Amino acid sequence: MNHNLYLQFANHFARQPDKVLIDTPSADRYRYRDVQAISRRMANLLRDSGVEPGDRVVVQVDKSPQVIMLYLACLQVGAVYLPLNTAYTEAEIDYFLGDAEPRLYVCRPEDETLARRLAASRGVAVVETLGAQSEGSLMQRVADAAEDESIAELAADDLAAILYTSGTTGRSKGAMLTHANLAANSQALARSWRFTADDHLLHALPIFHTHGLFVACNIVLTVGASMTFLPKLDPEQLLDLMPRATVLMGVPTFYTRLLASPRLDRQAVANMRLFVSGSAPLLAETHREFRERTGHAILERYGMTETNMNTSNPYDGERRPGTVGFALPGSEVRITDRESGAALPPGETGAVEVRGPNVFKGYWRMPEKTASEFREDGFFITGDLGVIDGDGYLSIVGRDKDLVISGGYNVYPKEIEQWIDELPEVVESAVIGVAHPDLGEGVTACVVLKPGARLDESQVLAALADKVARYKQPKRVFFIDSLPRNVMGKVQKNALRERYADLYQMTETEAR
Ligand code: MCA
Ligand code: AMP
Repeated sequence: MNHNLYLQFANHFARQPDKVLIDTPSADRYRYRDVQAISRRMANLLRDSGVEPGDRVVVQVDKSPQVIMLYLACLQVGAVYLPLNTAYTEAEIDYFLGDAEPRLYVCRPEDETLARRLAASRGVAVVETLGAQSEGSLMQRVADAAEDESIAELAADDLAAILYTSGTTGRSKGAMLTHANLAANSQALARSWRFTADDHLLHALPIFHTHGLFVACNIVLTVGASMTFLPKLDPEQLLDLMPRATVLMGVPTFYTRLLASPRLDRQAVANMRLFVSGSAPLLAETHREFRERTGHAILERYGMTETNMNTSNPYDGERRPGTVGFALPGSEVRITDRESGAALPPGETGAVEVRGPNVFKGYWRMPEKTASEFREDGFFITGDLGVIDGDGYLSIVGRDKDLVISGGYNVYPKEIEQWIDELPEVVESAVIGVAHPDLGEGVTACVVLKPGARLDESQVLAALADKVARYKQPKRVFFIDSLPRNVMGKVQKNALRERYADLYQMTETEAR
């Protein structure tokens, strides 16, 4: 049997060729037949470029329907799709190219010079460009290519994608996701959330992460539905489009920004059947406010790059604010004692562990790291802390891993601290997440200087500018005499978080 994920979508191309799959705010719309034809030509071009099953294809481009066609082409060929955030800096891209060793790197036209230089130094054979309006070499070559209908014969655990997630050690790890992982999860989600071909999704998320790519697009493709692709979050635009849509998926910031619009009311959402939130904790207060204004209970779910989605509040039944619901069909969730690994009863807080067909194969070329994050019985240790209540609802109450989530993007403090600590004036630093009204958490740096050394906030920020993506850079930098430590010498980030707890609720002047 061929386990290629593409086959899960293939029916719809044949059955409903004239239906629009991807709509956009401009006049561009792509029917199922268009998407199939272009992705088949792209598949031909990939093969022509020497891309073979198992080869990595790195894609770092602005959001457009063509990116989804390229993703589908990679599936058809059996190549491993590897999307990268467009915000990454040269240093970050260089690491990913070196680690992933792709055959092909597709970049934005304006990044071509840099891309070619990095590709040459990392031995990447082919570079193509793709712009948000289809400009660039990729679509030029596609125009001349014939359609290649063949679909690579693959095993269930062949890789469909690698998505990098930063790590607590500061070194990014490539999460290897198989065709079976992605197929199982999109089926479970489509069923749990009652998706049908009649659904129309408003898609305003980036497509280089699990949420926007796999949760959103794979579900639409699995059921043969349609979606409107928006370049970024614009709450007023979402409200304009809601009368023609049925579902919205977003990170919590989507919902707080929608609530800020006076236009959000029951009338505005009359055609919508579902609002999904994930990637970061949704405040119970946001959940309640949204319900009061619209009559809709936001459906919160919980996932990770490594596992796709693990749990979801129920479609029918109570969607409980502050919880992430129950394990998805086919998946298991348990709470364990962090040290002993023993399972804990309902009501007790511990490590969240998950198992199921959705859970990834491991970290790319890091077998030891992979082994250390799995229990012997196959449960994956998520690094989140949670509690399951008497009714079975899971709540994520904290993180065992040192991670900040800003507007749904993950920032691993270690990575930022390492760069700050390299500055000659600095003894050490601690990067923390502080409650932020818009982004959930705001990245904040606390820096200890050498005696007599002088450095100001803007200099620290300037030093980070070309090292880490903009969203990872601290919103504020503070200088303190020493980092608080416990008796074991471990930095007490909780104490720092408490000290700056009101930072982003204060005015700029108060914070100084
Ligand atoms: C943009 N900026 C940010 C963020 N986004 N800073 C901190 N955190 C952010 N998340 C900065 C930009 O660099 C820029 O800085 C300024 O804010 C304005 O940029 P703009 O692009 O206009 O921002 P925005 O449109 O307001 O975007 C905010 C956003 C966006 C809507 C929250 O970040 C977003 O769409 N986030 C979703 C991320 C996501 O998809 N996560 C899923 C990961 P300056 O002006 O100073 O240059 S997958 C996952 O986590 C798991 C699997 C799961 O469960 O889903
Ligand atoms: P990522 O590494 O980008 O896949 O981020 C995964 C992490 O996001 C999880 O381990 C959680 O810490 C967090 N996360 C995702 N969804 C939720 C949610 N609904 N509530 C709380 N945290 C979440």
